[in-house]
Amino acid sequence: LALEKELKEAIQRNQFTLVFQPKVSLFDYSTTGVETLIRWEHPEKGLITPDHFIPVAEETGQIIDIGNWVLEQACRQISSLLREGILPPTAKVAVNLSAKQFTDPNLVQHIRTVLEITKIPPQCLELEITESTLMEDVETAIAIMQEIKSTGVAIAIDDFGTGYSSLSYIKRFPIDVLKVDRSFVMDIPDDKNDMAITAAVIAMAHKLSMNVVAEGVETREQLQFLRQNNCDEGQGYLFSRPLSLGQLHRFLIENK
Ligand code: G
Ligand code: G
Ligand code: MN
Ligand code: NA
Repeated sequence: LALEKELKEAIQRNQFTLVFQPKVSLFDYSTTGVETLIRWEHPEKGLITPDHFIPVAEETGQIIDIGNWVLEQACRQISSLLREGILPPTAKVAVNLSAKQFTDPNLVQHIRTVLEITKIPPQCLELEITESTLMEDVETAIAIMQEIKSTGVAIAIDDFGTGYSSLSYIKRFPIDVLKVDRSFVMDIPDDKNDMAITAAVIAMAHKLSMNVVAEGVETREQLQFLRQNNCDEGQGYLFSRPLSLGQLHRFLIENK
């Protein structure tokens, strides 16, 4: 496979970079944290987004090396902003975990090692796991989540509403944050069904003591609706696009 070979070279030649998209409080618009997103700077093809290579890396198993690199680099890069006080100690850096990473038996040891070498407090790290990953094998997923939680790291359920989750399982998941998928936010305020679902999901998450983040917030109307329905945080182009570390530094200083 051509892409598999190119991915191998990409790892060896340091062609991956990270960008960080701010998440903001819908109460006071302060920055609550960032989501880490990987980018591939291909020498000929230019910038490649993750949906073009993460699924392949997942299939070939290369996602383990790539994912470990993302986790360590994200913590390293954010660690300096925390030390400088540019990011508050309450801020969280979120990292996406693929299905294969989530079930990797070395995951928790790797998390502990990264926390130790980058010196970021465990409560500053959050792992985003998609609803479909968690539903593959529910009992195993609960055990892994409990192990992750024992390190002090938080767990977010990503792309919520797009998989087929059973609500009887959701209540057993030790989840801190629920991320409402962009597909529900997108058509607010035109689609009344999406509005009803979003409002209900926010209320449900709050009753289960979860924090709610709305993804893909692009308009003032969406923001107003989310605030009216007590959504805790927002992420999307209305607030900021994903930023390089230098851009994030400036964003945080300007939004202080
Ligand atoms: O950044 P962008 O919107 O193009 O991301 C597309 C998808 O790729 C999203 O679903 C996002 O969760 C996923 N993604 C981005 N970075 C990472 C990463 O570091 N690891 C994994 N597993 N997925 C990622
Ligand atoms: O699946 P996940 O939630 O990890 O996906 C994050 C992806 O969503 C990132 O690739 C990011 O570039 C993209 N994204 C973030 N904010 C917006 C937005 O406001 N609109 C759109 N269309 N995409 C967004
Ligand atoms: Mn995500
Ligand atoms: Na998502």
